[in-house]
Amino acid sequence: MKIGLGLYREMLTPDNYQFAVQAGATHIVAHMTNYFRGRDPQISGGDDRMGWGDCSEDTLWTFEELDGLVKSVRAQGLELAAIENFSPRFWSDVLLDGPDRVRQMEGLKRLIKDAGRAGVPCFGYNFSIAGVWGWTRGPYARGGASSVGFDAAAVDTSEPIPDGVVWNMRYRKGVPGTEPVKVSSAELWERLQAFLREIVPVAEEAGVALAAHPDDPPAEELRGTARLVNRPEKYDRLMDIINSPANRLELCLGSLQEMPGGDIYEHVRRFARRDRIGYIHFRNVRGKVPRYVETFVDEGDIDMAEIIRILRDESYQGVLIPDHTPSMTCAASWHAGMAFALGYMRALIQNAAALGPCWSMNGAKV
Ligand SMILES: [Mn+2]
Repeated sequence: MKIGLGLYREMLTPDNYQFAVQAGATHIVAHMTNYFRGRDPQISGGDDRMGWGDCSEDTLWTFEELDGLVKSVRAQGLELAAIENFSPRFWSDVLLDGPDRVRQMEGLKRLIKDAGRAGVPCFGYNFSIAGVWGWTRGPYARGGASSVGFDAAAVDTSEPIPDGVVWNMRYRKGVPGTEPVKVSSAELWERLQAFLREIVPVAEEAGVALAAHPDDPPAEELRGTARLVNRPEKYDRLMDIINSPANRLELCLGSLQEMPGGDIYEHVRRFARRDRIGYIHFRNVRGKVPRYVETFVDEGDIDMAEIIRILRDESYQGVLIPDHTPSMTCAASWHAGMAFALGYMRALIQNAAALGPCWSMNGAKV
């Protein structure tokens, strides 16, 4: 098991790479979309329900950019584990099944080929129309630390998506009077299937894995559009579309735990056994849809030590990164939260390694 740190675009700096090394990380997961540029409160309600920003000026990342990123990470003694998320601008019509779909698919294929050439081993993606939307923010974590939550009763989950917005980002100017997007579950799965059937063979050839993030929040429907992976079993359905080492999961423990029903330990064991985990978002949460809050890694409903033991017993070799941790009250609230999570993860992994595999009463490895 390896520990990584996820960094947003404006945080991809030598100082933050050094911080990662100091906290015991060996890998970086990089976001290249700037979610904070041109944040537009008009996109939706306000606070955390407003859009992630404006990506309408984004142009497909070049080989030189990808190559430069890999080299700058390596220059600090780290490895790039993955790039997380395409800019919605690159694949809006793949998600929406729009007229520019064919051209955008060609762009994504070029991007994957260039990523392979530059030494990017994995691309995380979130096949979602509404994207990450509907959070509230509050002092939900220990000691009143600021974190996010979801309460279906507190937000109008049927609020339509404005024209020109997908994945909670503006990818083009809106056209007034356009009917809001509506997408059924069957349509969304058809689109995902078409996407994977085209892109996975290219990824396989390029030596790049695609890794799917589940829905955050994993509601049944959001803003008139179906959600895709909002039950653990739907991850199996996604993997079954193409049985390829390039068709993987960006396994978000928090999102899995937020889903109704099921035993997260069984699910994680099964996914690890299928050997299709791209990398892991290691975060904790209290509650499930329709109401939950994000917590510090050691105070939520998931027994994180048990997750690490399962991953050890299933010989998981991949990367784990902390995922949006609560902000701690100090001058470096983001860094403090991440340092706390990284230290906790390192301790769990070292402890699990020292204890060796678990054995059940009848002597079978469990
Ligand atoms: Mn996540």
